[in-house]
Amino acid sequence: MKLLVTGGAGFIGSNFIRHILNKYKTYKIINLDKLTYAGNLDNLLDVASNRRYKFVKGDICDAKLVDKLVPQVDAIINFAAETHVDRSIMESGSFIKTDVFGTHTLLEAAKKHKTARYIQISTDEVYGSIQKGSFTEKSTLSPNSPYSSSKAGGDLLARSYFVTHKVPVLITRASNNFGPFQYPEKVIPLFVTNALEDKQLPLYGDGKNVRDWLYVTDHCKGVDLVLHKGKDGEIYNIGGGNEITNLELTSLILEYTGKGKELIKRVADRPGHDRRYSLNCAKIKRELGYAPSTNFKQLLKSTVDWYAANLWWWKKLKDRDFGSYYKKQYKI
Ligand code: NAD
Ligand code: TDX
Repeated sequence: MKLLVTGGAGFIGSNFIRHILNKYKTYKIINLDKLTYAGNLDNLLDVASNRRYKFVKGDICDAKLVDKLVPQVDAIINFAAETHVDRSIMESGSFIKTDVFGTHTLLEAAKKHKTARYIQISTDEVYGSIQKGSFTEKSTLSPNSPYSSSKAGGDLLARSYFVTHKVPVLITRASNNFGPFQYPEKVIPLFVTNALEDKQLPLYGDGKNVRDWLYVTDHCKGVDLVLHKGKDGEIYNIGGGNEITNLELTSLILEYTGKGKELIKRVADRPGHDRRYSLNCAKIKRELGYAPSTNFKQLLKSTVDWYAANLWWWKKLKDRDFGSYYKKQYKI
């Protein structure tokens, strides 16, 4: 198979490219990535010279470029997106452009060139927040942030191209990922790297918001299953089965970095902050045989150890952004 992976220089996309090249020894990948602040070729140093891998710098909104690449592949896996909720609260235009219009550009090309498979990487955030129970694939979409609304827009557009144009679309909705190469603005790498630098950990609100943590390679395995065994037109939730509050997560990070609770700094809550995400993953388990890892604490500890061992990777990113993003976000 030849795959077009978009957003492959980001956190999950780069882990996915590594997973596919290692597992399928004849597969070829084109990675189309705009290299925004979140795109980083350091994430792929180990595959850069692989003859089955090619990097193309470009925008998924660029119809001419997309139209040139899509006929060369059997499947498109669209990871490209603006992804950070807090940034979408500060500025949302780029989210609409990439997450909605960019998705539209890819779908148009898939329609025109009759691409055999199109996977839209969506998110659990499109369902909104849930106090009790878990969302199934049939739950109503009720996104609460500009980020999740733009992702819901892309998700629904993709679905409509299946219904109207018979584009073989499959949609995945995953929970919060963690692991190596995650940009240090998301809570786990931000808190781990801040703790390692003896900086404060800005915990929003009462710290009781709940997230379901999914190890990134488990997400990649789920997408791999959907790519190879999923049914056209279907949606698959991919969860980790590890629901904890942000406060519990912060305590584990402090334990694994050997730092004390005095580093926790309570800050104002995120506007529109979703209280709890929770996915019912019975469908992907039953239909495709998906099962996530069961050793969350071990995986979190190994993630902490990865950031501790790879300062070269994250230090320059934080130094670069400290003057702009972090200053605006945390008023420091
Ligand atoms: P990320 O922010 O780390 O990476 C996004 C990548 O997309 C970057 O490499 C960036 O350069 C690229 N990109 C952005 N705009 C682009 C454009 N217009 N054209 C081409 N490339 C562009 O994101 P991530 O955490 O790896 O998330 C990947 C996907 O998974 C996203 O679609 C996201 O919504 C979804 N998702 C993420 C999570 C999570 O917890 N991180 C959970 C569920 C779903
Ligand atoms: O500084 C912080 N302090 C804090 O308390 C940050 C950055 C976050 N938080 C809280 C907010 C959330 O309850 O931690 C939780 C996780 O926050 P993020 O890492 O920003 O993730 P979240 O908002 O849950 O969204 C993520 O999961 C789904 C990804 O960013 C999305 O791309 C994905 O779709």
